[in-house]
Amino acid sequence: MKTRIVARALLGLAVAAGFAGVASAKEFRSSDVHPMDYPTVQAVAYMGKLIGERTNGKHSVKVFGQSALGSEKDTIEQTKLGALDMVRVNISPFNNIVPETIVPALPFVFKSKDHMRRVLDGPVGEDILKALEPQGFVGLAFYDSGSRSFYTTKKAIKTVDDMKGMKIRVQQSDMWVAMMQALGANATPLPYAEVYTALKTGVVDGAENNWPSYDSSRHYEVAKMYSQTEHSMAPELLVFSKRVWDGLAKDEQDIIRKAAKESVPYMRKLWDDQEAKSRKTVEGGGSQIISDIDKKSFQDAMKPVYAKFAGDAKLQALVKRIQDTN
Ligand code: GTR
Repeated sequence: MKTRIVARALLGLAVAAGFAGVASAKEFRSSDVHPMDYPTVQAVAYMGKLIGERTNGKHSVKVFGQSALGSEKDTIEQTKLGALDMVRVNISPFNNIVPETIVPALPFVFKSKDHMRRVLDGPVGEDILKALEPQGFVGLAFYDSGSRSFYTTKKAIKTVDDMKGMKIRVQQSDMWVAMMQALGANATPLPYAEVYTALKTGVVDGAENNWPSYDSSRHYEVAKMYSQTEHSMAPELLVFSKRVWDGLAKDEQDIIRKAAKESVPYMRKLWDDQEAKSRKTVEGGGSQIISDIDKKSFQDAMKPVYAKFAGDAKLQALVKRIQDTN
């Protein structure tokens, strides 16, 4: 008798929850290092809107921008522990955790923006997202991040020889440290939020990033020479905490996955507009754009990084699949 009452009460609760999911209603917290109007932040907010609509308001997403919850390295850790539900980061801070994430960050691995999009939208992208799972992350989507180029405070970069002895800020990834070493520069790994001051105070001579970050971080105010080396197209990554994920019902997981995928074309449109806008802003702000770059000298110098960081059979196969994608 007693068991039956309990069972009925539980059933009543499940029905009261309205939605088929077992977990209680939740506002998923997601972290980002960028300001609230940046395309990555906007895309995650859009995804949250879709989730809200499709769970009848049960679940939602709140994005914390501008490194409010910590650096990319720290927020990845928090997400693994389930203290944070989601995080949008660049793929590079995942390099030391999940070797497969090294591949799309490798120098000059993509032939163009379209090539990068085709690869990441296809089976290679799916395999890289899946590789995150054993480490405690559900890979939801890649977002665009354009091409990364060097910018410096004192001396413009045109060929690889100009890199000699320069102190360059990089993301927190051993592969990126090795990339700078291969160029003859000294790498200084730093969280994104510390780069502006490091450039301003001369702790580093330069950094590297895409147009929108160079603009929105205001790095262009302190490092005025932007050299279009376009050495990496390391994409952005959106992941969910596996710990939190496992507590969600299958239909809720499906809704989240689908909303994340649908936020990709939304993001790309914002991205393309932002790249053009940011370029104008930094030019208007007095940046000197150096476009006559000896790219081949960079490509040649960075080749050894492939053997060192993508030398095992598994990663080599991924590189080959990227190169074979039209
Ligand atoms: C940006 C990226 C950020 C962050 C930053 C950096 O392009 O969107 O997630 O990784 O670069 O250089 O730290």
